[in-house]
Amino acid sequence: MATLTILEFPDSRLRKRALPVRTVDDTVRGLIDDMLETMYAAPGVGLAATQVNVQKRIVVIDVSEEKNEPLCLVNPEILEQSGAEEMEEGCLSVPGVFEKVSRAERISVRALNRDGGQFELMTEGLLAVCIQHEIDHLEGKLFVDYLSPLKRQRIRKRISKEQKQAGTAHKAAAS
Ligand code: K2U
Ligand code: ZN
Repeated sequence: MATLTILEFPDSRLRKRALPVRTVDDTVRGLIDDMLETMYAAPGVGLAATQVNVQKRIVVIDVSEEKNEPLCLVNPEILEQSGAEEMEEGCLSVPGVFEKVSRAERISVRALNRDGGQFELMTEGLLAVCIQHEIDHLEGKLFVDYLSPLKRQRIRKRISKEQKQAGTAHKAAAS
C-alpha cells in the first residue's frame, strides 16, 4: 500500500471530471487501498480519486468513531434526495478552510463495492453530506464553489501564497 499525494486548490486537475470504472479488478482494489491509507493518514473522513489525480469514479469514506468501518463507492449515483441541511465543511484539498454549505439532508445512493457488487444505501447526517461532497469531487466541483466569488478569491489567494512560501521553504531546505 502507498500514501498518495493529495492535490490542493486551485490545482486545475481538481476540476477534471472522473470517468466510470468499467471493471472492479485488482488494480482498482489496489487504488482503493491506497486511497484508504491516504485518507486515514491525512486524516480525513472521505477521499475521492480526483483528489489524488486519478480520474476514476471511486470514493472512500469512513465516518466511524473507531476509524474501522471503511466504505468504498465505485461509480456512485444519487438516486433520490430530500430535505436540506447546512453543515460546516472542510476539504483535504482546501487546507485550513471551514465554511457552511447547504446540501440534501437525506439521500439514497447506488454504487459498486470493492468486489464489483452493486449496493444501495439510504442515509442522512454526516455520511450523507460526505457522500455528496465526494461525488462533487468526481464532477470537478469543490465545496468552495458554493461560497461567494469574493470569498473563493480570497481563499485562492491565501492558499496560493502559502504554497509559494512552502515551495521556497522546501527549496531552501534542499540547498
Ligand atoms: O473530500 C475531502 O477532502 C474529505 C473531507 C470529507 C468531508 C467533507 C465535508 C463534510 C464531511 C466530510 C474531509 O475529510 S472533512 C474533514 C477534514 C477537512 C480538512 C482537513 C482535515 C479533515
Ligand atoms: Zn473534499
